[in-house]
Amino acid sequence: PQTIYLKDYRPFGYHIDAVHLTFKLAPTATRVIARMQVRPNADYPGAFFLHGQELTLIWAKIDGVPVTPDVTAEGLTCDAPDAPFVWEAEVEISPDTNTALEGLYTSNGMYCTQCEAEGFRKITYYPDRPDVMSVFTVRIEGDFPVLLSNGNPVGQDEGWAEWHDPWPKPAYLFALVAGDLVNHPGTFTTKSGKDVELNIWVRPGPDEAKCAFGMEALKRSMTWDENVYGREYDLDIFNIVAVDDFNMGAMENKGLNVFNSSCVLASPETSTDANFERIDAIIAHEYFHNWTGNRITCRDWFQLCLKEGLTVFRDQQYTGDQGSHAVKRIEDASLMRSAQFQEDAGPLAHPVRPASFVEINNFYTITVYEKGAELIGMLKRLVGDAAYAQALDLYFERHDGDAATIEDWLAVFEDVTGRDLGQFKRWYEQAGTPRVAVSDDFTNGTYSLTLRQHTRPTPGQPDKAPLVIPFAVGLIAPSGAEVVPTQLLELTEEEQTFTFGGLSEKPVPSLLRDFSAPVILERDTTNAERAFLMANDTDPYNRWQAGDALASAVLMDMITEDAAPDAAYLDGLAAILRDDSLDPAFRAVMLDLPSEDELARDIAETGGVPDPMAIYHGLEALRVARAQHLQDISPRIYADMQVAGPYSPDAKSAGKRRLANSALSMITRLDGGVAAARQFEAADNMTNKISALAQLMNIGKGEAQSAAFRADWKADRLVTDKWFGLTVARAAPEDAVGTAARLTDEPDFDMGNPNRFRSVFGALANHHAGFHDASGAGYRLMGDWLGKLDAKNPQAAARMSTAFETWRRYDPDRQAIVREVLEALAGQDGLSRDTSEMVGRMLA
Ligand code: DPP
Ligand code: ZN
Repeated sequence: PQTIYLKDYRPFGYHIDAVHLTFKLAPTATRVIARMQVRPNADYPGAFFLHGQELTLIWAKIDGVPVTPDVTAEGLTCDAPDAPFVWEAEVEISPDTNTALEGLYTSNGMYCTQCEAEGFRKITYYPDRPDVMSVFTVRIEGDFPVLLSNGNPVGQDEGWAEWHDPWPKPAYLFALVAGDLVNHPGTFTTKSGKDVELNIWVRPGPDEAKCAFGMEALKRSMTWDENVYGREYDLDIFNIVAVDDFNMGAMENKGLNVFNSSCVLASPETSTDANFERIDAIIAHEYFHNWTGNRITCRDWFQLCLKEGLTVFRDQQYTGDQGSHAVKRIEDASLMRSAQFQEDAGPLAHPVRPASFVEINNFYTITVYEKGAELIGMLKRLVGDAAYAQALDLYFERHDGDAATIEDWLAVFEDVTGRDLGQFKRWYEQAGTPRVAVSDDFTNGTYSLTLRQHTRPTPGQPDKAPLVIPFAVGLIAPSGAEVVPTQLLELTEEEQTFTFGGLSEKPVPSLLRDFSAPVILERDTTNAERAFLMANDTDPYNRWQAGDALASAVLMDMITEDAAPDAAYLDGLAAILRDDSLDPAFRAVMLDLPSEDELARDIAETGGVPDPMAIYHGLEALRVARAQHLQDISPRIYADMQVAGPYSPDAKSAGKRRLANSALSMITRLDGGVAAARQFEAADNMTNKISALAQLMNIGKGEAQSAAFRADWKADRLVTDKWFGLTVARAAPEDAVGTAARLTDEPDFDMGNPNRFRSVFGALANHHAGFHDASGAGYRLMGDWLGKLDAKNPQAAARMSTAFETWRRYDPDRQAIVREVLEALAGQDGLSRDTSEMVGRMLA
């Protein structure tokens, strides 16, 4: 397979001024007729090459005259006039047998599409690249009550419909849906007074009762984008369709968002608070793409972070506005520090803007999305809120209708602020997480902090240059009083010293407040200082971070030295739990513990070899110790945090439930499951139901409840996914692999459905002690199923293969088995480009 490089970018040799598509739908023989107005690109003459994959060309014409193009597996090339012309072609495709879920496919009898990144080439011959933007008109012929495409409806009757999208767009934003669907309707009036028709489309049946929350979320998002970014919606209609078989979470096709049903359908009985929050965020995310992604798109796929980083940043702001900014920041930072830092430290590390790829689908990563969002946050911190707002206004004004680049993006900030962002740009180009080593000194009333930055080599990037690191700091006196409120230091050199004068005693530094930059802090500190910050820091993120670091340090001693849990940690937690002035959601996140995976990373980081079972037992021991130490508080918290009245997913109620369920998990460790069993019976919402079940399973109980849950929800795909996932996640380490294998024999296990596959194998990959079982059974089971899945759905298989990303952390015996599994995969006949790129990088 060929590697594609950013440096080789060249515009297409033609403009496509308009395209008209006709679809004659049929399960295995859909015909697609394309008619394109083509105009040579005088500035960049080139061959008339159209991408096309898995298409059967029926005929092609230029200006009405039949032509015989040169067809390969990747597309076609045709002699073309040196003047504007009309290209026409008819192809045949087979949606029913399209198991890759890319291009046009069927899912439960409905037709739908997924074109990002390069799926449109499986629909018709076309310059399938984001910098080719065109005005689309689409006619769909098919025997379905509902026929949808992008833009506004322009005509329909029995068996056909026509849609016109006035906004030029790249092919990856094309969408078509056809099926027996029903709508949950809504309306929205934009700030300039335009009425927009809103619809959420689902299959008739139980899903109809799960649309109300999504509709409200959509309206909230529309209002928010008007108020916060001044962005108004620009079509007469906005459609969302829920699809069961979908590789991604959702897709922002212009005017016709297609959603994985798990990311839009919600009801109190079937969805947890976390589901509700995630659905709200994803609906917002896809809606926000209308401006950051659709109106301004990407010049090429290397610029993916231009739309994704910015849109994630925007959805994070939105979610913070719905509830707690502090808790949202802690969650986002925590995800960065666990999953993104891991990617950045391993064989799959890549810059936020990669310089090359083999298969672009492999770059829809946490680095591009979440680290990409962190870069926006850093820019905002560096230039300030007002300049950020001005820069965004300029971005929308200057680039509306463009396929833009990171250079364009940075230029608006430079033009607004006069600041040179040349060094900042390295954040986009350099992979790996910078480490900032901190040392301090206190002399004659002056406190000084010396920061030294260093980034380790990553694949293909041995040498790293210093970055601009916005480093937020506050100082706290030993009494607990804050003596220097948050200041933003800018670290630009390899090493810099910052001083704070006029202090009467040596303060305790609160470093990297609000996670002001995605870096790893290196500092010699003590548990006493961590406990002090956990108790006294005014910055919620740092308070949480201190608690997390303290928990990690305590766990490390328990795992590697069989130590007893440090009372400083347990007392600190008790104080936080007792403090009723603190937001329940914040108290709940303070109770979260580092994951087994993070502990394994920390052990490897200090030169050790993680023993998965020792880590598992260490965490279990700490959970029991916590439950005992907090046994006077937990029942009181549990009682206080009960939410009366009908279920509502609002942030305040959700925060209380979260804290109540954290308390329940401690109670369950001591009462043998009595309270959890009671909650399971009484729960009128999925949050409390599944939490109770999980607590029971944690102590090896809950068999009857699990069976009842399974039976009750057999007909609900999304709840059944939860059951599959929980059953693996809560299996004892020695049973996890066997459990996963057994679940693949269940009649409703369907590897063709990405959600179902992930519910089993994603849970197995996250079951640290189970997946890394010394026998290697977890590795082998995963390898076997990835091989099978790859033949059907390369994108899903390649994504799940990241389960092996950390394999080099473990002992030689485990490594040998993983190597064998990965090599077998690499050698599999017909392995996809997707999976072979991933496996190749992990073996390199
Ligand atoms: N649908 C994916 C997202 O919204 C890719 N654009 O992030
Ligand atoms: Zn996105």
